[in-house]
Amino acid sequence: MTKRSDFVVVANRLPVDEEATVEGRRWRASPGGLVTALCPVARAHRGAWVGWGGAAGPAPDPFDHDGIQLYPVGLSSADVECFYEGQSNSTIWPLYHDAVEPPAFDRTWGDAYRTVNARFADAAAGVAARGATVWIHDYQLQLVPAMLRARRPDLRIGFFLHIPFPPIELFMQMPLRAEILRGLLGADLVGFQQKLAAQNFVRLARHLLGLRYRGTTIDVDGRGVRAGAFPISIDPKEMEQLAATEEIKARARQIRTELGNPKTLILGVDRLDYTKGIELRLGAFRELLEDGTLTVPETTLVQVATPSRERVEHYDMLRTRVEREVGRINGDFSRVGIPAVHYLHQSYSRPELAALYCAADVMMVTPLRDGMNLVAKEYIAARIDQGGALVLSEFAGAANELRHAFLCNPHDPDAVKEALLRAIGVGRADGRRRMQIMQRYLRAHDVDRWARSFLEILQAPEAHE
Ligand code: GDG
Repeated sequence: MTKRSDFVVVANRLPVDEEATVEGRRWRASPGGLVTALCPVARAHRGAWVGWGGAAGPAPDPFDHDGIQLYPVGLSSADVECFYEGQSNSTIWPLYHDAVEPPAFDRTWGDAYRTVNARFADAAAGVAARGATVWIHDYQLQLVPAMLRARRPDLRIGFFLHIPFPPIELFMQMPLRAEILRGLLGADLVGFQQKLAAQNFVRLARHLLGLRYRGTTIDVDGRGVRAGAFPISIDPKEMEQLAATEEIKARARQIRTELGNPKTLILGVDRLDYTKGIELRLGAFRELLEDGTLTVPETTLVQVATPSRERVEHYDMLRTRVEREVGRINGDFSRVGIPAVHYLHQSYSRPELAALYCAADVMMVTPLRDGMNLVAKEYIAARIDQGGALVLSEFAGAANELRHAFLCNPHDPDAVKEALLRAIGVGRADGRRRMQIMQRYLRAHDVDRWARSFLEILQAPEAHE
């Protein structure tokens, strides 16, 4: 029997991953920004979470996890192919990231997107108590706000988009464009990572549907829909505490020793995704080795590329290109036993990530476009020694906040090289000063504040004007 909840999170994925084992089904806590951000909020509200477990098949029964009621939604293999890999990750993801890879369009994917979104809306409608707050997340579920409002007009509905929201000209390419926009407008509050995204959204509502707006409140049939920027963050204490342990300090030293004690260790940590700018980073590194500005073994690049969306064609092609470039650099510049690039297509534990962050002299975060980028924030939080330097793309949402990083335009290879060299050459005092300023900022702008600020506005009486 379903116990209805006053606070419901709806996200594509549950905070746990389903694993098929010989003994049957097993659940494993799934790491990642969204889960770390929302679990404490859901727990504090004794809330419910509606999402997919990550394996194709019928939905398992609801269960309790760490004080949160989980309501799995089932996706068939065809849903995974058309809704998840197709419409979500081959159409919307590239389109919303400035079409840095051409989006693919397929009309059967649109049908699947609609059907699966309706399934999430049905599940949320069945779980939410009367007048409950429902917080829907991300680009896979943009139709859910309106679908849920149609089923349950008593609810207070918030939506947060974790990725960028594109300018009008790009959004207009989308075959489902009006439906998606109306879907989002079913919410009382639509949150974005950046002001620019919220402005794109409000302007689009006028352009596509002729809706009027004042400030960032859109008039939808007499109902006020607010749009706003709520830059997501991390819990800096997690990385600070890890970095303070003797184990992590020792492991960071060990990593450097194992790499042959380079003078400069450069690090990249990304999901293997074409938006993250891994290729351009490798290209900048190669050019600096070619002209002799950097040399091996004094300098080493470690690139962690976490496996991601491996069945989507663009990702498979990216992997081939990245691995070819790594091979080319290593072929030209490695020495016996001393590779120029250490390429790791693997997932790591949080402590190992923390040790890598602590070991790195320069962290390169160079996405072509990124909603926020939590890796940049985690690196800053981990540097309790105030060492290290961050090279950060202006096209990551984080660049609006981390102004003391070495900012660069990732589309300009010379700008990336210049920022990297400035970061490598930063003086100790200047480096410390930059780190301190950014750490102070992060402590005051943590993930709790992000969730609280969104929910306060969502639950304020004016939201139902
Ligand atoms: C989307 C938006 C936005 C990575 N490798 C491992 C691992 N990670 C963790 C990182 C970080 C998270 O995954 C990645 O977050 P990002 O923000 O960098 O990127 P996306 O996955 O693209 O996230 C993004 C975010 O949503 C939140 O709104 O910032 O713009 O694209 O926390 O540490 N974690 C572990 N092992 C790994 O190998 N344990």
